Amino acid sequence: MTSDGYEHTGRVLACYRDEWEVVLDDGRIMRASVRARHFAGLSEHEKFLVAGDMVDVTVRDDGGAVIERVHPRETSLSRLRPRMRKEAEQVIIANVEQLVAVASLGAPRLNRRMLDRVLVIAESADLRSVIVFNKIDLVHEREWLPAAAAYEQAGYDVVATSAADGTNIDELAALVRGRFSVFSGPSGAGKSSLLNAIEPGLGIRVREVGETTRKGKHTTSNVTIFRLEDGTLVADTPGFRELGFWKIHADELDYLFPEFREHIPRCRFTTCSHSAEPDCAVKDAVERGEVNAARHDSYLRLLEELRQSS
Ligand SMILES: Nc1nc2c(ncn2[C@@H]2O[C@H](COP(=O)(O)OP(=O)(O)O)[C@@H](O)[C@H]2O)c(=O)[nH]1
Ligand SMILES: [Mg+2]
Ligand SMILES: [Zn+2]
Repeated sequence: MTSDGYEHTGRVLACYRDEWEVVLDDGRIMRASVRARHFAGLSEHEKFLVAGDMVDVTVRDDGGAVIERVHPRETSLSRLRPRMRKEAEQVIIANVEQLVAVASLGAPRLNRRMLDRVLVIAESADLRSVIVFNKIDLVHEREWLPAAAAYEQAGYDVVATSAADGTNIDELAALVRGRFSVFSGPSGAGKSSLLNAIEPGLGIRVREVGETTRKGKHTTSNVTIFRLEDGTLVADTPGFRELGFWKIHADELDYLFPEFREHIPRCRFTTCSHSAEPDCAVKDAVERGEVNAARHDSYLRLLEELRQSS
């Protein structure tokens, strides 16, 4: 207890221009202000609070809440801040355990390059990834089965869903429950629909929250965390059009493709980039069908991009 009230641990659920929505350790959801705009605990490039941050909050006797401190982040999912002259980091969300990469069949169409990009970003943040192919009610399974097999072969959990008719929503829910997850994927892929399908009550509650505390306010990043009935946290994100790499280097990209890892030590050159070198164990694995050719192709394109930007 402090002189002006009780101190709680809390988690930031959403950030607004000068207010933060926080869930306290006792389950209360409150609007809070901050004592200091910049926190000593955060380095220069991460001085802004983001959704997912753990904080210490003082609740005053008059009911107001003030964020006093931010805890060091255990994980942070970051991208290059778009449209900035100077390279800067944008932390999308802090402290998540898992990325749920939602790809859509039908409209918008499956974009494997974009999917591989977000998987690389998640790998570099040490997050586990689940891949969802949503809207399977719209297309024949020959449109997605080969891609699903490729990602399963790479070691990812893959679920093919329809938020529209409920197919495999239980399977997705089982992968989400108990792990703080962030849903990512293009706008219109069905992220919000899937979250509502996982917890039918959620849509109503989202709307209720929108009408009461979130009304007329725009979050600064549109990343919003929801709490499921069992306490699981899930973050919904808008479709990020740009996911520029932050602090990912060309020479570490191969390790961010998990299915390459077992082959890399057997390349003839320790500096092998798995592109044009002879006796490359990764390319051999592609030829044998042990590494998916489209994944290797994504790797080569991302490698080129990283080499050009450095
Ligand atoms: N046919 C079909 N439509 C879906 C499915 N999931 C979502 N949609 C529709 O796709 C549109 C975008 O969904 P939304 O959840 O807002 O996508 P978000 O932008 O990723 O959050 C809405 O019109 C949904 O009704 C699905 O599994 N099948
Ligand atoms: Mg949405
Ligand atoms: Zn190689």
